[in-house]
Amino acid sequence: MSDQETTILGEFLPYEEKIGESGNFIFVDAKEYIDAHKKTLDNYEKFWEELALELYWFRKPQKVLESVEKPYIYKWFSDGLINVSYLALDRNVKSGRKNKIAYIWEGEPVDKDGNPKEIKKLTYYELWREVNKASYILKSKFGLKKGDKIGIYLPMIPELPIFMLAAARLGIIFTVVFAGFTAENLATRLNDIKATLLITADGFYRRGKIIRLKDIADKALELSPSVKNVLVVRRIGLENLNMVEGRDYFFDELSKGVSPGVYVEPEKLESNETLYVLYTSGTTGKPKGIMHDHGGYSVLLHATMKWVFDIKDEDIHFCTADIGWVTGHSYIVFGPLIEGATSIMYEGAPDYPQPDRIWSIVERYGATILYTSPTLVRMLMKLGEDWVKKRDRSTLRIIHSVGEPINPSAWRWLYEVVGEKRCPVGSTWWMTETGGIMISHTPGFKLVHLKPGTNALPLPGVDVDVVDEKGNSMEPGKKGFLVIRRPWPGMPSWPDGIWGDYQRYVQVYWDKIKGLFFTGDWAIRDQDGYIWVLGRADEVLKVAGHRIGTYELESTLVSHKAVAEAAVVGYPDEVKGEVPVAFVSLKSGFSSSAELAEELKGWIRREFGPIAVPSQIFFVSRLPKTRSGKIMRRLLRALLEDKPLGDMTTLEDEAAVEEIKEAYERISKEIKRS
Ligand code: 6R9
Repeated sequence: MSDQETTILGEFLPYEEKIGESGNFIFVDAKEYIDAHKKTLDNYEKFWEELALELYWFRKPQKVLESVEKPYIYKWFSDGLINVSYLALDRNVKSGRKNKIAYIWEGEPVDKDGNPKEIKKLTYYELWREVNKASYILKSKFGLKKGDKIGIYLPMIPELPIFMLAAARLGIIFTVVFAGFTAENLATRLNDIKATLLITADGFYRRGKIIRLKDIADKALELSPSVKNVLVVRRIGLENLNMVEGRDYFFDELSKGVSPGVYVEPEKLESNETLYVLYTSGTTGKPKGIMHDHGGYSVLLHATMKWVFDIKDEDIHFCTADIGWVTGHSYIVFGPLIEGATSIMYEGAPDYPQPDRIWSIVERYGATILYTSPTLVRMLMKLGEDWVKKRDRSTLRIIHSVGEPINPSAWRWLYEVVGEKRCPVGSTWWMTETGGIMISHTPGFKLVHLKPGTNALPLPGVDVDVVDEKGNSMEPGKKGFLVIRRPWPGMPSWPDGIWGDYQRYVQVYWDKIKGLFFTGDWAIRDQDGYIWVLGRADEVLKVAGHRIGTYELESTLVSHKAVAEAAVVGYPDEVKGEVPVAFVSLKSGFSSSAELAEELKGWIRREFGPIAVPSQIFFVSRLPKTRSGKIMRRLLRALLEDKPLGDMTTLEDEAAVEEIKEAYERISKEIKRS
């Protein structure tokens, strides 16, 4: 039985008193939560309408949920007029938060004592000013207006949220492309959305190195004919940049001509107008441009900031994601700003210059909420507790993780070591498509008792289910597909759901199980109603006809004392169809050996069953992961099958090309040795 399953069948966490005492959180039984949740669904439209009316609308919506002529496309609050940039900035400036800090930004470089060289604090007023200036430049210098499209290829510097908000202010549709992406990936996205302007930077710092971003952008521009202009932010002050006369401009130079008091009126947008398009990879084909709107999306973020993060004026919110992914869009940029919160934004690598960087940031600014990923946790776990313990974390009151299932041992580490048993620790389930959190512990609503590794219960107003392929609900304890039964604010938005490809939107999400939103994840609902998302249904192995989730197997491996991280992929087998092969990295203090490999096989045999015993176990120093924490399974499969790297770079579109190549070469050497 795996680490995960033990917990599903096991007990609640026994000690929660400290959480109640220190955080003013009140625990409720799942039954009470489920009753309250049911009420939100009984009065479903009314429920979302009330939340929507907590936001500021230029014109209040009369309509809540509206179907249009295209099946599965819904309009939320369609006759309302709104602008998320106004909500995030002007509202706060006008309502007493003018000089409250919106962002604490920390650059990566450190001085000789290990202290950060650059810290910037931007108040709401300063941020509002910067955004007005940026909007002005977009409008007057580049002639951009509502409905135009731009690409933003920036690292984790304040100009990234500034330009997102500046575009939103004018109703310009933007797509942010993660700064670790290759030129090809950038070009694909710019071409799909037909961007006319690209905003980028000269470079940025990552693990002590300078990445020359503009050079990469230049390569993409050769492939992106729609882009007419490039706006370059000087992050580093790099020499020898290729600036094309009449095409490329420096932001600081254009800013010189702008009066400091410039004000750009925010567009009064219809609720369903597109805010952004964010590309995400599916199992096949080119990345899908998921569309999100101004109105519904803002309502979901407002609700989730309250329920999941229990956000208060005095909080210091620290989300360790990159803004290039949806987590950063929703929970570094729009969510916290809509609530008028103070957020921390960190430029660089979490283990630079030392593995205590994240904890030093928590200590330096007194972070109260930490939103992080299991991958980061497991990486830091491997390096030992001392890095955590030497830093003050007493300000933390809520911890959540996101991006992948969290194995109970990583959960326990967050709960016991990082949060000292004071903080509720959750695993918030959602995806690029949902716009915001859908399943989570809700310290700001009603907090159900904790179970290590669960996603807990669906949020109010969110109707999720675990079903078989016909859409029938599964019994508790039985694995099925995670689906969403009703539309929700923040869902892929009008008019197409997927930018320029309505058919694909229907096919990928609504046709698999007719009429239900298909998430692509496996999940189990336990006897208390808690949901456990097990991983992608498309990464499942079929060994001798038995279905085995790679995650379940990995979790079993990780529950062995020697294992830090594990990845399992399927390898073709003549008799059994496919067999699992495991890639394992070890905790410090353990070293690889044939004996250990046998021991791990025995462990799986015992803990999971003979069927799942890997045919081989390879010891690697690190698993190849995308920046958002997903294991690059295709890379591992290619390695096993001795296939060349080929066009892996386009398949694994969440990682930087150098990282993929490096991982491929490193692991191929490592597996040859073992
Ligand atoms: C926000 C984000 C979505 C996929 C999703 C699922 C996995 C995310 C999870 C989780 C288990 C959690 N996932 N959070 N699985 N527990 N708390 O990650 O969006 O990059 O689109 O990925 O991530 O498999 O389907 P995205």
